[in-house]
Amino acid sequence: MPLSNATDMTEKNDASVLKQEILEKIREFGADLVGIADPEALKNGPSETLFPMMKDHSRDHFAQEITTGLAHGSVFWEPDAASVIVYAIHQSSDQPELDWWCGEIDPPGNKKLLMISRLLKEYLAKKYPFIHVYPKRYHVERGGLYLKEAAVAAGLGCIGRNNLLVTPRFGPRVRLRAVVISEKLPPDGPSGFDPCTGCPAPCIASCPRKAFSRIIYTSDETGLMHLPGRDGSYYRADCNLEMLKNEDEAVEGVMPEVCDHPEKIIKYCRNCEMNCRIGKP
Ligand code: B12
Repeated sequence: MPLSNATDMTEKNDASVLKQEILEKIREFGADLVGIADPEALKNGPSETLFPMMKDHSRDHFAQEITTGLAHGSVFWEPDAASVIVYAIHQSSDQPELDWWCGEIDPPGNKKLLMISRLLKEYLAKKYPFIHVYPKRYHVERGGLYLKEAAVAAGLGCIGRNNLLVTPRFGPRVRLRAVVISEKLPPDGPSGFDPCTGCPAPCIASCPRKAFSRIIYTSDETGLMHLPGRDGSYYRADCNLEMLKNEDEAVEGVMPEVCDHPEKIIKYCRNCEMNCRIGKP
């Protein structure tokens, strides 16, 4: 075997061993699902491409502060980004409080996701100081990436009719985060999983705002194959109205695991997640 091929083989083996170690560690830190995506597969993906063409609010309160210096909706990639580690935690219907906001304070689920990134960064910094580790922010405007697409490219599932990542084990009832690293690892997806074809879609029928009731985007108009809600029917502005109503209706209370003083406990609508049959016993 020529030397260059032998070296390639060793590098591939090393990358697979490192990958297994990272996947195991991240599960140990509390992730329920994890996979690796190739950043090249994510650059200029459907969400990023659609963003400037969005007909609804493309400038909402989630984007008041753009810290990347890029155009609104554009993803910031570190120059040495070589792999995206995408992980998920299960947001089971038995534990709705994982998703409750305490005023502006992150829900327990988000805290857990953040902790996993932190632990992974610490672990890798100690053991492999030469690897650059970039825990990604939640908001794209603040350095995050489009998590559902990253999860598809990492083999975690597909984007369903409800416009959410649907996973074989937990359906859409997961929350996602990503960590970018400077080491190239073999990617895991996409997986080919698709439970939506032929499903009567109770997820979208249950939307209190009928946010999937008319076509908003078409492939002809946008040049995209992948549209919100698959057929272009997910209308973000309607969905957001429900979430604003949830904020208005929030009742003051205490969540000791999140904050020690009374705050408005916000329970955002999750009908499109809760009414998906996938991942239910
Ligand atoms: C802004 C935002 C919102 C906004 C707008 C949502 C939107 N989709 O535009 C509001 C506040 C309304 C919202 C609502 C909700 N959100 Co939200 N939101 C986000 C955020 C920060 C960015 C999403 C975004 O702007 N997308 C850009 C727009 C242009 O794209 P899009 O509508 O998502 O549609 C694209 C994809 O569906 C894609 N696509 C479709 N099919 C396919 C197929 C393939 C192969 C590919 C590659 C792509 C693809 O193409 C579309 C573009 O053409 C993400 C976190 C993140 N950093 O990714 C969370 C996120 C998407 N939200 C999440 C959740 C859970 C919710 C809610 C259930 C509310 C809640 N209780 O938390 C609802 C559900 C809405 C829905 N059914 O889509 C989760 C989803 C988890 C999951 N299982 O997928 C995320 C990932 C956050 C997290 N912590 O995990 N959200």
